[in-house]
Amino acid sequence: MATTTSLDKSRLVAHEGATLNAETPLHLLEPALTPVENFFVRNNGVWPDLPPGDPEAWSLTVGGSVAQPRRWRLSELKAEFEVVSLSAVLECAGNGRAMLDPPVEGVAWGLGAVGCARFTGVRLRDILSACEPLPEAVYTAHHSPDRTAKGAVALSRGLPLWKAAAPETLLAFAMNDAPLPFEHGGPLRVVAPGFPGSAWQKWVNRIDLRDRVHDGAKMNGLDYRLPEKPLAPDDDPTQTSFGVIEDMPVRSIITAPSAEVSLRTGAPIEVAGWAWAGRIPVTAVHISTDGGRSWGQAELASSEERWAWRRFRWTGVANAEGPIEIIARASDAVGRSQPLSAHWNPRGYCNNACHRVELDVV
Ligand SMILES: Nc1nc2c(c(=O)[nH]1)N[C@H]1C(S)=C(S)[C@@H](COP(=O)(O)O)O[C@H]1N2
Ligand SMILES: [Mo]
Repeated sequence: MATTTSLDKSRLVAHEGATLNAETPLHLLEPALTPVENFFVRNNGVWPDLPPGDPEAWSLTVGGSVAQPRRWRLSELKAEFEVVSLSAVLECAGNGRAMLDPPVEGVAWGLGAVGCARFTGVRLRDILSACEPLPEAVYTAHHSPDRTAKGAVALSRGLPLWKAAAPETLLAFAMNDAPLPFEHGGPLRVVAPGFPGSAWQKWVNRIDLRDRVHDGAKMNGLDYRLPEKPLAPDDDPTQTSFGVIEDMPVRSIITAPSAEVSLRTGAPIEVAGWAWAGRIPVTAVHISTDGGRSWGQAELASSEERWAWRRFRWTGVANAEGPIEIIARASDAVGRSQPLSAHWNPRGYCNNACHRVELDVV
């Protein structure tokens, strides 16, 4: 029997799946830190059976290409290693998939498969060094008890050693300063800022170091991988090589105004939202209210938190009556900007096309 869940996710928009897959309506993404109740949920299998209410009945085992295999209870992890906190964006690689044309298979996410939260845990690199990695180790393999409805491993992802050893990569046991909820991988999950959500393994109870790229469930074929060169919908994907997604592209979302609002002629249009990126930081956001013909630079708040999203604001004027379309376009430090329309790929990953909101001026 699956563990019962306790968070009220009723404000989210649910998609199909063997268990909860639900995204956040964009107006609920207004706060800098997304409350856990409003945080999107993605499950590749059904809820695992975990001992409810007793995190100490659970343990983490580390082995594989290490000289010292080890096992810890949660309290032992907290006692042995430095506990750190950081705010980070968690975004599903399939966020924005529903906007692909032609449509592709997979959960039809709009733009709400993303949130920003404060995660507290221990650094993965500290745990790995305690186990003394062997020189051959190049990749981690993460294991969890969740299974598909047919009983297969739901997801077993890993990280290249450079990312596993990066200071921002955590095994987290708290989210927004409360114990990590079961729905989000409690008692312990991977936090891999900048990497796609699929790399943020939930309910992790075993980590093996490997001498090659991990090949667990959802690491092969078209899963969470992108073609190395652009593919057209009619192209045969088996004729192209695919690479594991290791970085999320620059993106922004408009959280206000929402499409339900109508503006009066001459009134200010106050646009606000969030911008973020993966390894290469976001540097600017531009706004258009004329379908992309002209752009104004938004004010972009600085953030002491490298992996959190950043607020942008821009104010214009609703000049003429009729429908207007607000477009937000973020750019990163190497000059990449969000495309105006989606770049198609077979599974619809990393669609960072500009967010557009249509309003009426009356
Ligand atoms: N064990 C396990 N971890 C998992 C998954 C899963 O199905 N099983 N889904 C992954 C995917 S695809 C995403 S986008 C994130 C979503 O995290 P959330 O449900 O906390 O929002 O969890 C990741 N970790
Ligand atoms: Mo995902």
